[in-house]
Amino acid sequence: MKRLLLVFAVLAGLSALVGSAAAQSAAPSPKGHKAHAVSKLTLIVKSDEEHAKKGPDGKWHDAFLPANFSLKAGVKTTVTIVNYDDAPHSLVSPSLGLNVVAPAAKGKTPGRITFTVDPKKAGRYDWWCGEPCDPWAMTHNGYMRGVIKVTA
Ligand SMILES: [Cu+2]
Repeated sequence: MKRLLLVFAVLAGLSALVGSAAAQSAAPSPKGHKAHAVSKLTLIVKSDEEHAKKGPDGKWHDAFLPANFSLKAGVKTTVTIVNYDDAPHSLVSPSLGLNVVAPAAKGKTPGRITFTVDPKKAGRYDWWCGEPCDPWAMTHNGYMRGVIKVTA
């Protein structure tokens, strides 16, 4: 019972904190200053041996997780690729101005790269991995290639 009361006390404290944070963010920003919206996205890369994703062929394949994702037009997004494979992979999308190589993992430490993308126009943009890797994955959407949907 004593423990239960303690939990209630902690929860009450937390909700007070959340309440004040919400009040703060709701405060009007200075006149004429419109903040540029910012977003974050993490893409995980795993190899066939790390059981990234099973294909309709019943075999495991290299894949970006997720390989198909959405961005918002006019919203700057910070993208981090975390690569667990011991080979490099890349994200190439010329129409979005992207050509980014995620370095190979070293032992259990994944390779990482962070970049920003600031899509201007809504639409569907193809991307592919430009590093020679799993040939099947490189030719199948949802694995080493995919579609970036930019919404208005
Ligand atoms: Cu690849």
